[in-house]
Amino acid sequence: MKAHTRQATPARKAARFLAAALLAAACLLPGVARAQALTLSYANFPPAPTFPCVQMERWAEEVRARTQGKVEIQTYPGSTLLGAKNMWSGVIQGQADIGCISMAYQPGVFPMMNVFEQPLGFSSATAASQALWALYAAHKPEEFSRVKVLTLFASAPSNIMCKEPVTSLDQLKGMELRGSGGASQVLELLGATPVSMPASDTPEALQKGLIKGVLSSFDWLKDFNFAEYLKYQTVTNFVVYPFAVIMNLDKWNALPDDVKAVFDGLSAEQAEWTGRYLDAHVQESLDWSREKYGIEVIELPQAELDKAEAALAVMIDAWKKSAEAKGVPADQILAEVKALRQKYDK
Ligand code: DTR
Repeated sequence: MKAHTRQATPARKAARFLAAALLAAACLLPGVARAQALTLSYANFPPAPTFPCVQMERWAEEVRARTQGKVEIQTYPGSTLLGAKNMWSGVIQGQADIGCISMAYQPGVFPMMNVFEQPLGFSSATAASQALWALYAAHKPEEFSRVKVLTLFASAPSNIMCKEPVTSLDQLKGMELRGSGGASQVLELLGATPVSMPASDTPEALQKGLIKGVLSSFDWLKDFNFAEYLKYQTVTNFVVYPFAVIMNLDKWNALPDDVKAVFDGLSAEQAEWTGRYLDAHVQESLDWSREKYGIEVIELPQAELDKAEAALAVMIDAWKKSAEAKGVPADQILAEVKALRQKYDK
């Protein structure tokens, strides 16, 4: 027995070693899995309750679920990592892995895609977002070649939210209203004084009395609590604002293929999801504002809307000229966008 025990000792040692090793490995496994989870930062500029951030959280959730936890998205709403103005360069330089930009805040950078800042008559965020993604997917324009585009979406059509009731276009003459990109051109053409600034700077400008109101979508009434100060809503359904979610190219290139497939698989779906969310949220925001602050919604007479449409037509010609100067086949793009609007904007 003794001899047998003695002879068995190395084997037992080996068994004990193996058991200890297995136990250690078992204890370590979750840690290993966690260490292997890839964390990506995602920067956004407006406050967390606004729609660009709501869609960001939804996308992050979907990525977690569809990669079975392999990819973790760390979100930074409210300009905590990058602000509206440095989002584009910040993502290109890698200060954030992913970022959400409003194209209207980067004038001249997107000659093709800012066809969506023109008065094309989109009546919902859903249709505009679907059309935006479809146009991008068909052309993959050069202007986005320095980043990976993960998704695109558009705001809902813009309306005038004001301290005073605006019942005719004449009243806009000289009035300071906030709008960026296409929206600021709209204001200018209608005789107002546009004050350009990112959404995130607007509440302060309003409180300081620098502006009388804004040209934006009605989600702002609730999300920025503007219904408290801006009691009069004039329905104009002017331009939408196009957005892009972009990723640092090196970070994208380094992703495993299965993760790339998950991100690509989400692009069109996320565009539509965001549009639908926003359209429903605009309605909710209006209802909330009526109930809480008794806002007044003003419908302009058709003759006024026709007058506005005629005044804004020059914007499209101006876009065509500047796009063509940068090598964009403007007539063809415009025709495609109009066809996409008919397809999606039922
Ligand atoms: N109106 C555009 C886009 C926009 C609409 N809702 C939000 C919320 C947060 C940021 C931007 C937007 C704009 O003024 O930027």
